[in-house]
Amino acid sequence: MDIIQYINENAILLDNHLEQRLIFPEAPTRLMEALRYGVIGGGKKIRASLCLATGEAYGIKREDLLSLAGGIEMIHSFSLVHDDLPEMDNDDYRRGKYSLHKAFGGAMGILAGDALLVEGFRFILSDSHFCRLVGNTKLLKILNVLLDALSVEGMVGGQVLDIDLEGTEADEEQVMDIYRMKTARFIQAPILCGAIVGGVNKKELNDLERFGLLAGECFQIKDDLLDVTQPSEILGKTAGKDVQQEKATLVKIYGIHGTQEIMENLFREAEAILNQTNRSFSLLREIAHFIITRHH
Ligand code: GRG
Repeated sequence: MDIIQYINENAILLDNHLEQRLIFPEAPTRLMEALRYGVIGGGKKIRASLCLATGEAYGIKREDLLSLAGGIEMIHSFSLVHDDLPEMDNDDYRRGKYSLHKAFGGAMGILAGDALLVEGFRFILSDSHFCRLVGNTKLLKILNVLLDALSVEGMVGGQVLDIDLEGTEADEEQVMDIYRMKTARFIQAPILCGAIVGGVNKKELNDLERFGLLAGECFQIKDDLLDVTQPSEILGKTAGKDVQQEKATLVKIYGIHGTQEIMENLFREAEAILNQTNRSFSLLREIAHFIITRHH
């Protein structure tokens, strides 16, 4: 199957699953509207596909991973909602529509973001079929992987560096620290989660950790390249913001072509890791290729 078709099909499966399960009759109606606005019907849902594709390499059925993948997408959506707030990257558009705080107000931007984070974890843990399937030991490992990726040494720490290094002459190492912490760890995490469900061994887990970080770095590098090469209408968010906000990026240091070359080298390194494993990770390899060739 064509990889774009696979990713799009997963996004539809995910949206249906979220639609069915994100119903809390006792929660405030506006909060639920905002929460659903933040995660359903938008975004590539690439982290979900990474989780499902890795699971499939271990023979795990897609349907059995939908709550795990859905929870991951909710947590990712939380980070976008907060990233768009005026105190952070201050963006009025996301996924081709108003960002959540623009559509629902600033307080709801904070609170619906909070809700997506908390409910993302509950989405995983409240699927009793999934919890029975994986068992407590694997479940704890999965939670640990996700929390590590979001930690002060992961996404939240990376976001702080991203803000602190705005307007500075940050070097390549500092920029790569931002990329790894802010973005790559939460691209790596869904891969590891899918593998843990599948009963990954130590050696393969180590390979997937290295692959996941490289693919995640490629993801953020491509994001920065798209910011300077694509118009807002294609991106679904405001283009050219990195230059405007004087963000520390590889593009700022090496220009578009130099940055493209670095990304392609990292992709080749990632691909080489998968090629020397004993398992077929063809979907995962193709998603990584999609990451560096995508248009939005
Ligand atoms: C983790 C506690 C905690 C706080 C989060 C706001 C924040 C602190 C971090 C922001 C992290 C962030 C937004 C990183 C950028 C990652 C990135 C390139 C996102 C774009 O992802 P896509 O392209 O988006 O997958 P779609 O819309 O397709 O889902």
